[in-house]
Amino acid sequence: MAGSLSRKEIDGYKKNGYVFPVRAMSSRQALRYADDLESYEISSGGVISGNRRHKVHLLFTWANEIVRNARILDAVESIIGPNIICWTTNYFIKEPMDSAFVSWHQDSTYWGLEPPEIITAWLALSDVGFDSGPMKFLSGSHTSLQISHTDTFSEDNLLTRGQEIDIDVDETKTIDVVLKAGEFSLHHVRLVHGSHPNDSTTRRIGLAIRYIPTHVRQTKVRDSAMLVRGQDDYGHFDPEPSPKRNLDADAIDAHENAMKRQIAALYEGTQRTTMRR
Ligand SMILES: O=C(O)CCC(=O)C(=O)O
Repeated sequence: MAGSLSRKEIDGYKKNGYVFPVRAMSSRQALRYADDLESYEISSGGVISGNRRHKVHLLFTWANEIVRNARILDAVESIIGPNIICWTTNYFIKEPMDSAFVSWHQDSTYWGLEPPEIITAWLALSDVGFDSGPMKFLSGSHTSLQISHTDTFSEDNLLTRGQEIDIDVDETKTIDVVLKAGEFSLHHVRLVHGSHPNDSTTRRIGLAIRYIPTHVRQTKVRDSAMLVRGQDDYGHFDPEPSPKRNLDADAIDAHENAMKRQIAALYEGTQRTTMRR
């Protein structure tokens, strides 16, 4: 298969369910993207949150540029092939000394996507060290089937439902995903992972980009997504437009429309109509 990962990295992904670190861009470029985010936060009066923390590539030209980054797509292509759709993006931000965390979970739990061939590129837009609440991966756990989860809706949990996996995870068997700004990790949708609070004095910013091959289907709603490489011969998703300018009226409309569908899928069985945090 074409792409930029070596045979060893591809075999490592198949065996362990992840590969990292891979460099997407210079550290300086990553920090510029963090500045773009922070300029928006200053102009909007607070930390990016709610629906705006998700599918950001529909709202901001800089985020759209990131999901089309050739080095990220080349690595993703090595795993899922040349026809690539970006399903969503989510900022995972932890302020210095923040209590925010991510419980142990499998991404596949509420997404409704089948088959489970979804891959996440988690791009560090700040340095992510051992003390800044890096992701932790349970190696090889992606080969398990879907495991049941319990929704907690806990305030500090960054996941949509605060869902926690119904098994005990032995942390001595997990690996810390330490990254420099501009590097990314790739992980499988069934991989068990989570992260602790940020105990450092600097902000930890990650952008999770969810990619799928075009044959993957959404089983819960008529969904939308954006083709970012190759061609889509399946039409399982309505196409989403790239923003022409940051937050212009068309971009805001497209984002609202796409988020309604995503919320209907992720919060199925609840009364929620907006993202929690
Ligand atoms: O950023 C984190 O700590 C967790 C992110 C995560 O769970 C994901 O990208 O799937």
